[in-house]
Amino acid sequence: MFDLFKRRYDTTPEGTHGRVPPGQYVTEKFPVLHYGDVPHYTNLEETWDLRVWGNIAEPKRFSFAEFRALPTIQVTMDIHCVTRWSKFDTTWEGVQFKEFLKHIPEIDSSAAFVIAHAEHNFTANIPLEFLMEDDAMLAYKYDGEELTPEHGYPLRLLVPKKYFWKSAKWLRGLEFLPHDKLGFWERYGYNNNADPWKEERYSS
Ligand SMILES: Nc1nc2c(c(=O)[nH]1)N[C@H]1C(S)=C(S)[C@@H](COP(=O)(O)O)O[C@H]1N2
Ligand SMILES: [Mo]
Repeated sequence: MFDLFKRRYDTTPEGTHGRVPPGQYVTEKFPVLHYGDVPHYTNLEETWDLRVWGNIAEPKRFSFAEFRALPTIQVTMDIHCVTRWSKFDTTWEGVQFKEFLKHIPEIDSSAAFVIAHAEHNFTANIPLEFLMEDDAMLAYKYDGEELTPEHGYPLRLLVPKKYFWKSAKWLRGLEFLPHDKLGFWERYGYNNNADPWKEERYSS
């Protein structure tokens, strides 16, 4: 028992087997962080959709039911927030980004970046190659349950290889672009590359 406990919460490099990026501490809590109000939805079929546009053959729109009919995967990842907390072994369910691409019109070969568009004009920019990783997904369940409003209900992006701010909550659109374009926190001074292992927190 004690040994198990120790293995989970001992955050020395030996205790975590190199799982804690530089400057991070491990928490068991799941803090809520965002700018603006939490959106609340009543009838998703009428008030919610997911739109895809930009560098693709033609724009596409998914209703809630259409999106929820897509095949799903489960991913267990460690969260690393730029405000220094890390949370281990969070389990999510949703549509793998790579899989999602099979259900939208063909993306142009020049597309290299994706802008995630969320409620209240929040945006996050991500290089397409990071979304092509096996663990990048459009998530709607956390720990086996529907996302809570605070954590992004009904849909959020998950980009496990980056600091958590790139994982846009309340996702409503994906825009494909040939060039990069800074998102909300990136314009605010966060480091555009956002690699927790390189401690790329802020832009200089
Ligand atoms: N739409 C939206 N998504 C967002 C943010 C935001 O301000 N708006 N903040 C980001 C930041 S800074 C963090 S750390 C994570 C926090 O996710 P959580 O509240 O589920 O822990 O959401 C990210 N996604
Ligand atoms: Mo954050």
